[in-house]
Amino acid sequence: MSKPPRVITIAGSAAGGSAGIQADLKTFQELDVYGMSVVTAIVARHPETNNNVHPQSLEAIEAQFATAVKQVGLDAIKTGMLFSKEVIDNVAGLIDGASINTLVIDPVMVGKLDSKLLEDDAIDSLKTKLLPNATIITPNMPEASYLLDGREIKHVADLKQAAIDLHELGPRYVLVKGGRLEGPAVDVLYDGETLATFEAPRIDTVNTSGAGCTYSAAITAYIANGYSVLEAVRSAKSFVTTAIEYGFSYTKMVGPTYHAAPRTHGEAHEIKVN
Ligand code: PXL
Repeated sequence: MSKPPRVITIAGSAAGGSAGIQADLKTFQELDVYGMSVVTAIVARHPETNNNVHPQSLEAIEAQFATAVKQVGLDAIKTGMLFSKEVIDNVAGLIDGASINTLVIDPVMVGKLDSKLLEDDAIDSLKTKLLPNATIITPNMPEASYLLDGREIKHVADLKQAAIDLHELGPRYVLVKGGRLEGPAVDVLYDGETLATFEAPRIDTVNTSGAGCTYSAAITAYIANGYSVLEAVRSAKSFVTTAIEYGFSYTKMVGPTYHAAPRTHGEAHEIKVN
């Protein structure tokens, strides 16, 4: 039997199951890669203290990574919520030591339910220690803006300029996601030479919690399965668009995308690439 590629997500645990580690592992499973995890923090609001972020110790982070490397080994790494400078510095060291070709960095900063997922003093470490080693980084519009010192990003032309400028930080590919644009959902990919745009229809729903995590997890899985970065982005965008289309909520709160929908509801979305 041929064995599936081994993929680890280093991210926060989203207790509600829509985002973070949970979204990543569900997506990995759907796309036939072997999923593993390093939990950097637990995101879960305590009903009395109101605390929402419960960071894990560096020891716990190192232990999880070492266990995955030893028991299984790694083919690709994805990072999500890292939360603090301390964790970023530590994780950057772990990643450097692992000598892996595929590193997908989702520079997670703020959750849909308004949790602060990255501390302010962590941004420099993110930019200098992690982003330069990435195969691809996947900022949304607010994250791209923050990484570019607060620049306004509103239109597709701004996404393109942001991708070009973020490429200067050293990643091989930059994908700036236009989830917050008006009109179709257009994302921009830049590899240092060529700009490509990916367009999907805008789906009228509020249930998009974890969409960004799901998208970058799918990119990671497709690259691990041998796709080129461009084909991985195209396929992952189709996957996440279907997951958004079949999103739902069990409560009055914003609900999850449905990670199983691309399998159970079949039709892939056509993504226009230009
Ligand atoms: O969707 C961003 C995100 C990432 N990671 C974790 C989260 C969230 C959003 O809530 O909880 C752990």
